[in-house]
Amino acid sequence: ESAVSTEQVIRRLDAGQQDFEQCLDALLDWESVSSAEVQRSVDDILDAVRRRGDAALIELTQRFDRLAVESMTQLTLGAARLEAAWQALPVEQREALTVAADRIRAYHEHQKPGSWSFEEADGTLLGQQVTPLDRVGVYVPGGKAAYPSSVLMNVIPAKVAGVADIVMVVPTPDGVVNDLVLAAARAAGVDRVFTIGGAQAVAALAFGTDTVPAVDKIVGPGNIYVATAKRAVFGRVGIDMIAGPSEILIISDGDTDPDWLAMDLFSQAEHDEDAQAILISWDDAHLAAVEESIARLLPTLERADIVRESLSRRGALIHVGSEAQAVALANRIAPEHLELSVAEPQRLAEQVRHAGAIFMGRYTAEALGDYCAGPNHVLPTSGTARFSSPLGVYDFQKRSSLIQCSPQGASTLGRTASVLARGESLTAHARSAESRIREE
Ligand code: HSO
Ligand code: ZN
Repeated sequence: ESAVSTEQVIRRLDAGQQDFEQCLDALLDWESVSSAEVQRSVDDILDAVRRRGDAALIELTQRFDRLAVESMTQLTLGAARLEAAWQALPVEQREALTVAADRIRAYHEHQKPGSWSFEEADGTLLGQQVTPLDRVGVYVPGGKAAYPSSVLMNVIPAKVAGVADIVMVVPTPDGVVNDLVLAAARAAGVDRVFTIGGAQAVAALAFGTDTVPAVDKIVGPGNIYVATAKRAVFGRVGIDMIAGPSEILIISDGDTDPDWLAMDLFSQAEHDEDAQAILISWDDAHLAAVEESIARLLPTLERADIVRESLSRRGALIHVGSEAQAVALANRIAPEHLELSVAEPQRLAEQVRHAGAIFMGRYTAEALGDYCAGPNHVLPTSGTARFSSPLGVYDFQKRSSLIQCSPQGASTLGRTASVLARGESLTAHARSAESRIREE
């Protein structure tokens, strides 16, 4: 026996064990904690940018990104700079970005909800008109979590929705620009880029400065300062969901190669020490085999340290009594990503009620969804799949109700409205409605 196989990397749980409920609660417990200190500092930053605009942006960028600039032009990247980043990429990466962007676009085209209306018997017309937001801001983190794939996933649905002006912000600490991120921005169709980040970038997008235009909605992931700032400006502008650490939950029937499953668990665990990777099966020998694969493969990973930490903090291999119990557990966890690594995934998927995205069958590695399958990889985390959905075209559109009364409709509805208005003692409402009633 080698040393690695005896080392416990990931906990084993059994749904039948006495304290299973407590173990599960402890495992699922995760909440982003914004300290009073973070809150205060974000409030100060928002206030500075609101009052002093570009001057504050320049100061804060110098302070936080160690970037000394004289004017906002130095923090602005035009189309030519994006094009240069695109041209500088190796062909292979350009091709892969193009394939991914095309597939994401095609998928989201299917999502596009249209306007609709219907006519009532008396000629009254009712409906709904769908319109895109005018301007959207996309936040892209700098540093280790700067994912070009996330640029595609945030920008393309906005494009498909018909948003005319897409503004991207991305910090460039010490002046280091991520060319892959800029190339992705070009592939997705971003209109302009500012190299600012943190709460100050969120403030600029929410309030507008002389250089940075105020947007209608801010999307994209960020650190605790960015998340806190987004929460604070919500109401003045729209925001997307606040993303927690990545999660994967796999249900396996025991017939998938354990090495594949180990790697699928690693793929999300490598995002973050707080990421969550869980495997559920009713086949105990299979769980043991995956545990062996994990121990053997983990040392071969580039990000072994993060993965080990994530698996030991929040990972689990859970034995359940039946397939039905596995699905019930998945619904309770409401994971961001759910892999159904079983022979008949369709049958299981029909019973899934809460999951951000469902990956069906042994061949569907979650990682494919992260990059190029087509659906969005911005998904509800931390159990929020109970009430929310993947980022999509609908997040960049709004709806207006349409009402057009025929003369007859004005009469009939006028009578009903009049009664209700008088019941509320709102007599101007009543008389407005009554004025259009035609006596027969
Ligand atoms: N799995 C992440 C998205 C991502 N993966 C970006 C790789 N790059 C969302 O949970
Ligand atoms: Zn991922």
